[in-house]
Amino acid sequence: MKEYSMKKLRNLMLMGSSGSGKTILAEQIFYLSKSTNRLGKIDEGNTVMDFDPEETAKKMSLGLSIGYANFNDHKLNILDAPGYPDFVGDAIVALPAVENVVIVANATGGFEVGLELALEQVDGKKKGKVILVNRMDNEHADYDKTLEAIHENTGINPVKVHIPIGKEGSFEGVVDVIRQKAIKSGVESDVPANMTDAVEEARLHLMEAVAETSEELLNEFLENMELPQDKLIAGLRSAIAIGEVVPAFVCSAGTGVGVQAFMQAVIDYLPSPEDCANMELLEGDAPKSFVASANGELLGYIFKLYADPSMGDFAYVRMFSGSLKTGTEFYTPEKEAKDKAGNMYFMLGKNRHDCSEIRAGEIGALVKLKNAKVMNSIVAPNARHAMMPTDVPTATTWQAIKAVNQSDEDKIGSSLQRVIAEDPTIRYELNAETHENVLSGMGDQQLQLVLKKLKNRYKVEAELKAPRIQYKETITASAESNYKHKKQSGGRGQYGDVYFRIKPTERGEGFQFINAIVGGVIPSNFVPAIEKGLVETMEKGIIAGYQVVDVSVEVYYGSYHDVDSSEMAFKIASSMALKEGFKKCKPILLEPIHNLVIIVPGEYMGDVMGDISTRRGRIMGMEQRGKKQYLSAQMPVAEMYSYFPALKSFTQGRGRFTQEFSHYERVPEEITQKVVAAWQDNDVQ
Ligand SMILES: Nc1nc2c(ncn2[C@@H]2O[C@H](COP(=O)(O)OP(=O)(O)OP(=O)(O)O)[C@@H](O)[C@H]2O)c(=O)[nH]1
Ligand SMILES: [Mg+2]
Repeated sequence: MKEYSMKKLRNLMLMGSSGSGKTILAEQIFYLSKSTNRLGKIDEGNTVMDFDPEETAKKMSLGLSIGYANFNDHKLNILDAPGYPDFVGDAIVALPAVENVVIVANATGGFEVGLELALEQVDGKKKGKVILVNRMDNEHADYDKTLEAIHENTGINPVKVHIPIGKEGSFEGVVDVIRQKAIKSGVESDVPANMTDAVEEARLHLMEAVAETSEELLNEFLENMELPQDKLIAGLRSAIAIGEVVPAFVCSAGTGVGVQAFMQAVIDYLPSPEDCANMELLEGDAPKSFVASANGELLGYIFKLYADPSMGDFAYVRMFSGSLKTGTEFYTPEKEAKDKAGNMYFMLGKNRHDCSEIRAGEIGALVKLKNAKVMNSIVAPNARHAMMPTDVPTATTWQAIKAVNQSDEDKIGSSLQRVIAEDPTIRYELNAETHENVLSGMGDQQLQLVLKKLKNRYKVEAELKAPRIQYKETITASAESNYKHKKQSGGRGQYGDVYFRIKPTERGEGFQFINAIVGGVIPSNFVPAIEKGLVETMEKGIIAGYQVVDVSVEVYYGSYHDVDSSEMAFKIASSMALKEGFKKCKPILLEPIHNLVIIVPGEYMGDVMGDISTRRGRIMGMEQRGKKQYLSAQMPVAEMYSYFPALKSFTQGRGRFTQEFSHYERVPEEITQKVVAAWQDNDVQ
């Protein structure tokens, strides 16, 4: 395996809407660079990047894959991210691993949802952003229109570096406006006569855009209305590296036209790891500057886990600085743990190529790491800095998961942990109150895929259902109650007798127990049993099977029997006294309310606001950012669980939201009645 200096590497992540052609573009790049000797097809299920059986079945990418191409003495590392919005987490987590994000736009697609989502993820990031307009061979393909749609809908103004020669069926090559050459099938020739004006105009525009990023270049440009080619290229590379100029290219990944020219442009114009060597890390809470270099201090980042059923977990890693060799010990600050690099590989889809070193700037894979996981940093054993943490979006979809067969109940936990470790936007937790295992993530397709992986890889069949709402029970009035538990049916009897004052407390106070027994009317050794009876009953719920909260119970009187009283008898008496008293205290249900930030294009605001009020939601504020409205609202979880599909349907897929728990609030009367009735119907007590 050839070794490359940081200067000779280019790391690219392909993002964009589903179907824009990212996987086929990667396939062409591998083929044209002779990394592979045949061109795979999506329909034939034989591409390098979509190797997972679920991907070949669905004919789309479902997880991020990596590959590389050696081309003209350089190495391009390619990350192919899935475009379907449910799977956006992979790209978000992998963003820190690359200098360049290539946004693949469909030349016939207009401003597609996946394109919008991809642009949103890179918005404002100091990172190379490149627009590659693909499918130029398709009917109605239009380079200018596609770029305009991006400009119109975002703050990004792509600057053409390549322009197409011909379109649709006669799309046959591109012109590089910097070098002013036509490139067809990798062969250069003069710019066609009918394109010289367009090329000149694009070149002027490009020079202007680059000049605006540097005072020195601007002065030179204003003086001569021209920039020398070497300065233009160096300026362009620097401006791209910090995301200030977004260059545009065009190709047909399907036919291959323009792809080789794009690969050359990547080498000529896009930043290398060396161009992005100045990094900002975090040590404790403080930012820290770091300069990456080939022989410098160790720094790497794990951007993806792939759970191979037979080989174990592959951790895809980007090295920024220093060199990771087989046997290198390193520290993972996020886990506060040491680890050791064992076998390592360069990956081309699922194909592993052994190596013994992953150098600065490179991307490779490690196996059998003990502690380090996705989104973790790799640093020198004595270092304590880490990569800036990545913000993973909050869930928008929730489902309770359980094994179809009781016998798989034990197995499901460990298999599930491995499957979901691949996607950091999926979370899994046992809800202690509803006793359900709840999976949450970014969409239905994503959670369905979890089921498929469980079945195919681990032979565990599981099913999803809507999760129970975590209501709570409480009271709004005070009352007294007493209960005497007395049984004398042969042998030793049972006797416990308690008097309670039951009162509501402030919201959030939970449970308060007050022992006000005087004169030993109940011996003190039975008092813990009384409290236990209360706690257990409150856990189980009284009117609807949900945890009781914000109640104070004072035991102020009672009686006992020398022989028949026992802890058990007092526990039963206590539980019964609470149940009876609770019902006299005007009980109500509380429900969780979440804060939502709903992000939608302005034109959908009316629909979104109307819908929020039908969901018992409250609008708390709104803010316009660019073309988007950011709407703050509060919504009961009972409505939020089903909100995402609705939001998507009336915003043509363009609406999304983030959420977090806010507080508990009283459930309206008619809903309370329904919940109580449903519980009584199912009550098996
Ligand atoms: N005609 C034509 N078809 C293309 C082109 N690029 C991709 N396709 C086809 O479009 C379909 C989708 O291509 P993919 O490469 O799977 O698209 P993707 O962007 O990877 O999609 P996701 O993995 O879902 O994000 C496939 O059938 C490709 O063969 C192109 O340039 N021209
Ligand atoms: Mg794909």
